[in-house]
Amino acid sequence: MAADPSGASGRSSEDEVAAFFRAAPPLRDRDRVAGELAEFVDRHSGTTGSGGRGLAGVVCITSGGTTVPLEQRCVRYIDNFSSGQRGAASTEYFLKAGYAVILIYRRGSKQPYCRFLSEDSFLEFFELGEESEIQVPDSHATVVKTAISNYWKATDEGLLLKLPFTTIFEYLQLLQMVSTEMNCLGQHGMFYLAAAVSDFYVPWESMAKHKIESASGPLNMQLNQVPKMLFILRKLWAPSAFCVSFKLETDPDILLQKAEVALRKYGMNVVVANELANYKDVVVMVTSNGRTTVQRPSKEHDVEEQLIDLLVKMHSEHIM
Ligand code: PAZ
Repeated sequence: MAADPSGASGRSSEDEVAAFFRAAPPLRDRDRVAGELAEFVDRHSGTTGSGGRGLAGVVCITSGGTTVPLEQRCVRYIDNFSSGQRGAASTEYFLKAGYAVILIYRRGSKQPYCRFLSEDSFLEFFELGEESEIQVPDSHATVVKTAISNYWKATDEGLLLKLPFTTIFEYLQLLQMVSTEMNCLGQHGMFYLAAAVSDFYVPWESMAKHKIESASGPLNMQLNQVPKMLFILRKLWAPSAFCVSFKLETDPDILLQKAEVALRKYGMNVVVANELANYKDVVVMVTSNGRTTVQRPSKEHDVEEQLIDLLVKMHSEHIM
């Protein structure tokens, strides 16, 4: 496979992006997803801003890591680090701040209102009563009741639309669909791109169809570069929206510099820089006006609480 550099600017051309989508396996249930999405955006489009009924805006949150399949009938894949915790927590805080949320999330990742549940949550949070009925022990009752009531409030009021992905192909197709649909919201739309997205992939047409044989020795594989979609999102899909992207690095010496580059290169309103070693405790918001550090105040609070508070203020200034 030949490498597919996106040029010295790091921005992908529209042709590269179009070629990526042409070659990608089509999204399963595309028509159903498109219908749900159009209905959701249409229902909220008249309710944002001063002329609306008080909705602060519509935010698209992406969450979790994308996979890169190595085989079409996929047995092996490359994964990206992300539990979905940030996206799930942020969904809760945006809903609380009066936003409608479209959550593009990795299947199996942490979910809003139950992100605190352990892997054995069914076994720990429920027990059998004397007549084998399922009950919640008193020690967990408040937590379970709050989670259920918050979740159903958001869904009953039609404020949360969840769209799952696994692969990089699914993720980017969903992001394109959501962005172009949200374009009609203008400045009232926001993107909060916390998903960990693969930079490299195997194009579908050159991918092995069946499980790769191990009998023929070591595997040499060259991966193509995923076209940089942030620039296209900004330029074509939803140019008036307020855009927040994330930058994760393991080397603190290059983190802020890379965030500054992303801010300029992709025309983001904010780049949230975080370091793997402490990303749950501290993030730095990088904007064209400077940097703001956001610290988790205590173990009882999430860093997302203050982060979303600041972003909501910035978004409302962007609208005015
Ligand atoms: O999902 P999570 O809470 O475990 O992690 C969140 C995160 C570190 C993936 C996110 O804050 C982030 O930095 N996303 C962008 C990653 C990137 O630079 O590709």
